[in-house]
Amino acid sequence: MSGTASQSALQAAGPVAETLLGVTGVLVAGATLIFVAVMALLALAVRRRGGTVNARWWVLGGGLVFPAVVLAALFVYSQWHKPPWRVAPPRDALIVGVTAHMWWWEVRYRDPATGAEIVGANELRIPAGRPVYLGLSSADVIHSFWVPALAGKMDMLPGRTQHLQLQADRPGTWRGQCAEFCGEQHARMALHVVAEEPAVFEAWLAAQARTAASSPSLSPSLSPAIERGREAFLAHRCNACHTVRGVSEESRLGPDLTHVGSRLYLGAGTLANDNAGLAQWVAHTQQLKPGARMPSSQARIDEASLQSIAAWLSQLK
Ligand code: HEC
Ligand SMILES: [Cu+2]
Repeated sequence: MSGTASQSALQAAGPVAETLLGVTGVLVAGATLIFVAVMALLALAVRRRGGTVNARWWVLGGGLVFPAVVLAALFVYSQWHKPPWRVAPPRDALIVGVTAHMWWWEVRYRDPATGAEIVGANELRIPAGRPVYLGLSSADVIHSFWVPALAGKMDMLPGRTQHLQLQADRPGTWRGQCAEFCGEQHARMALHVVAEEPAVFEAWLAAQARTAASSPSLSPSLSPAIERGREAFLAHRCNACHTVRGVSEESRLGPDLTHVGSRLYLGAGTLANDNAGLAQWVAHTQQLKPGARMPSSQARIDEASLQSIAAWLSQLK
C-alpha cells in the first residue's frame, strides 16, 4: 500500500477538497487571464511609436476601478464557495480529536456504545461518504493538519482547539503531512487517512474499543513466545510511555499501542508495519527517526526479547 496513497490537492476525493480545488481553478484561470492581458498591453506600449495616451484614464481604470471590481467579485465568490468552517459539527458528523505531538499524531474517538475514549495514532479511519468533524490541538509546539486530497489545512496550536471538516467520497487511503515546521523530525510526521464503507468502519471501531486482544484474561492460549513478548514489554518499562489497554496503566508520552498491529505504518509513516518493521523500530529508533522521543533499545534488550516484543505487538490488532 505504501507509495500509492495520494497526497495531492489536485486529486480531490471529497466535497470539501473539491470546493477548494474549484476555487483554486477559478483563481488561477483569472490570474492567468489578467497576466496575459497586462503583458499584451505592455507589448503594445513598447512597440508603439509616438501618439498620446490618456494617462488619467489608465491609472484610474487599470489601477483602481479594475482591481476593485475584480476583488469585490472574488470576495463574493469565495464567500459563496467557502468550505464549511463552522463552530458546531453537522448533525450526522463523526467527531474525532487529533492532537499533534513532536512527531506523531494522537487520534481519539468516542465509543458509540459506552462513550469511552478510544485512542489510536498516526492513522485516521473514517466512514466514506460521511462528514468528519475534527477537533485539532497540539501537545507541544505549533503543527498543522493537512490531508490535501480531503480537506484544507488547519494549524494545531497548544492550549487551543481548532476545527476542520473533511470527508472522503469513497473508500481509499490518503496521505497527509504536518504542514508547519515543528522541529527535527517534521518531515517524518505523516498521517494516513483510511476511508472505509460505513459498516466496515463500525466494525473496526467496535474492535478498537476492546482492550488488547492479547490480554491474558481474554486469550489464555497465547503462544509462549508471544507471552514472553508481553512480559519483556513490561520488564523493559515500555509502558512508562505507552498505553496497552488491559495490560498496563495509562501513559500518554508515546502512541497508544493497544491496537498497534492494525495500523499501516510505524513512526508516523517512517516504515511499514509488520513483524520485521516492529523489531527494527524498537531496536534502532534513533537511526530510523533521529531525535524521536523514544530511546533505541538495541543495546539494552537482547535479540530474542526484541523478537518476542515485536511478535506480541504485531498481533495486537
Ligand atoms: C521515553 C518514552 C518511550 C519509551 C520508554 C518507549 N517509547 Fe515507544 N514511542 C515513544 C514515542 C514518543 C513514540 C513516537 C515516536 C515518533 O513517531 O516520533 C514511540 C513510538 C513507538 C512505536 C510506534 C507506534 C506507532 O504507531 O507509530 C512502537 C511500536 C513503540 N514505540 C514501541 C516501544 C517499545 C516496545 C518500547 C520498550 C522497549 C518503547 N516503545 C519504549 C516513546 C517511548
Ligand atoms: Cu511539523
